[in-house]
Amino acid sequence: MKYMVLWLLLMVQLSSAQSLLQNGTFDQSLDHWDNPSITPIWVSNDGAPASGNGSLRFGSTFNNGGSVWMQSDIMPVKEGYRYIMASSYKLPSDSIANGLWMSIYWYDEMDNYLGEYPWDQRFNIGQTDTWLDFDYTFENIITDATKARVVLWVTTPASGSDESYGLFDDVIFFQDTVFVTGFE
Ligand SMILES: [Ca+2]
Repeated sequence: MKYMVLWLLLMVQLSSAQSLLQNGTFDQSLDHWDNPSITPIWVSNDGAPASGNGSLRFGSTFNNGGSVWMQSDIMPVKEGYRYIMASSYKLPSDSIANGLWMSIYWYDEMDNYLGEYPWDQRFNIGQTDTWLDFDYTFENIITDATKARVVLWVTTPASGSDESYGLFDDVIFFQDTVFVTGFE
């Protein structure tokens, strides 16, 4: 009985952890993701193995060595906890993007932007036309950060007129059960 109670507690923790990010699977739409300056495409006939069809495509033909991004809704987080971010991604061979990556933006209770951490976590794009996985574990080290959002990035080469773009699916952002003490 005691074991059963502990197991149920674990399941509740896992299910609440998974709900941090709304719509990381893009099964029906791109709801809860936004960038006012670019228009993403919902890909109905492609996706990573875990959730299947339905993925996020975005990029740019304005290749200047910079990066374009898509951001999730802002989610509540807790100071001092460990977090895990992950994404499946695919770099099509006709894309000239030279980087796909993700980062986390942190905010205070009033939605004021506090900082970005971790930054520039590059995905391995050595293989094209294949769904691959990325994950990274880190701590909420930003003082007073009680909210956060996931930001997905596509980096463009310095020149060229073809489109730099990537596909993203099964984006995950959840709080680990580990509370980190004594970190600076
Ligand atoms: Ca999907």
